[in-house]
Amino acid sequence: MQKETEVFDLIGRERERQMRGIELIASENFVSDQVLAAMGSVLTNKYAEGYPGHRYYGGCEVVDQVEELARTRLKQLYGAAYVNVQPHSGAQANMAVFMACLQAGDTFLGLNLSHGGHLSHGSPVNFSGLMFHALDYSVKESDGLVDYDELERKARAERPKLIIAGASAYSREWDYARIRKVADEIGAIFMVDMAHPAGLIAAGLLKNPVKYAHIVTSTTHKTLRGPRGGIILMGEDFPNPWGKTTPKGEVKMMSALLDSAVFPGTQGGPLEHVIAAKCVAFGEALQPEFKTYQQQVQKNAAVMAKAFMDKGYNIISGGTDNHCMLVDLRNKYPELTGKVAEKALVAADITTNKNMVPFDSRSPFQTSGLRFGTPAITTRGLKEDKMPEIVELIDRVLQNPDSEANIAAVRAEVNKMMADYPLFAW
Ligand code: DSN
Repeated sequence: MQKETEVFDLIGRERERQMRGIELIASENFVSDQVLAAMGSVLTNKYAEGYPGHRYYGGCEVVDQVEELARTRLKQLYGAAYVNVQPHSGAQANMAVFMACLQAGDTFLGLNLSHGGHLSHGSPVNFSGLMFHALDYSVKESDGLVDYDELERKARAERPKLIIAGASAYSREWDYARIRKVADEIGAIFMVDMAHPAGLIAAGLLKNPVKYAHIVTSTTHKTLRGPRGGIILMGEDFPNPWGKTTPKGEVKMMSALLDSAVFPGTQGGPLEHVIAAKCVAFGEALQPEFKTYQQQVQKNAAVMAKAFMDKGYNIISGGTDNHCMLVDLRNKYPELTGKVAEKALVAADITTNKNMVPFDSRSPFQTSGLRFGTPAITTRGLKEDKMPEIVELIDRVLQNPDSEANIAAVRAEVNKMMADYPLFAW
């Protein structure tokens, strides 16, 4: 077999990129070497359609144990009674919930994408908005906080079958109890997508939605610091509210509907190598050091948000409770789009992403905002004393984003700073 060089050269280049830069994409992180090892293991060779003990292939006795261990650890991490560790991604986990809870055309309610929501919570270009009747709620222009009055008003008027909380760019804690109350009032299922703050929640630093929602979904690769993938959890199982029965006439439990919605409903063979890596990450998250790490993520984010505000930047909602923040550039640099700012920062080896801000006057391709998060730099070992320095570097780029000399000078400082924080053992 010909020795592959092209791909491994590219992987080497990506490794270099990750090492030399400041990674501030709020949804990214660096996994441990043992998570990487599990992902790159021989488990990728195994087909295992079905669930532990009930597979459509022979030879599953080892992967059964891996998947069972992953389920046990995940239940322990969030105090869940039911989990499914097979979804390939967060969007796949959400798709399975839609499949279990809704019929095509049914109405559901989620946070508007341009107010911090996620594609799979009802965007018109996503399956959720294409196949279902998506309604949205917003954040308030006055304070950037979720407009719970609007959510309740729409829920009572439109009686959606599913209400979704959770976001991709929202820096505040949620009032899950209030949403559950209105969901119960109208007979809706309440789902929380905790993908972004999952790690902070596992560490007990934010409210655990498993205690409030009927169903919780998440990714495993953001603050949770596992491999790319999705999960579904429930605090307690319950009979499906639509009276769906088995061929024997027994009422199906929601766990059975969710399991069948993942497989065979929306996926085929599970990625057992990724499930093994999830299992390693859940094990890491159960250790006391994980709480210390998450406390630092939160502290770094709070100090970074304050440093931005001290420089006159407008942070939506005036700060952060979690790992991320959304900066509205319009008051400080009215002519600067998120697109131009992102490109200039990336050229300086500071990676972030342009983001719509609530009530944005620009398109999703231009945007007026930037989203920043601290999970990756905290894994790297940076503490709160470095956050004002990072904000200073960002501001120097944004003051003069067209100057290559300015960008090159910042890049040199970024590379020097990050050389002090080794990333990979290999
Ligand atoms: N695309 C992810 C994020 O960056 O937040 C959400 O899935």
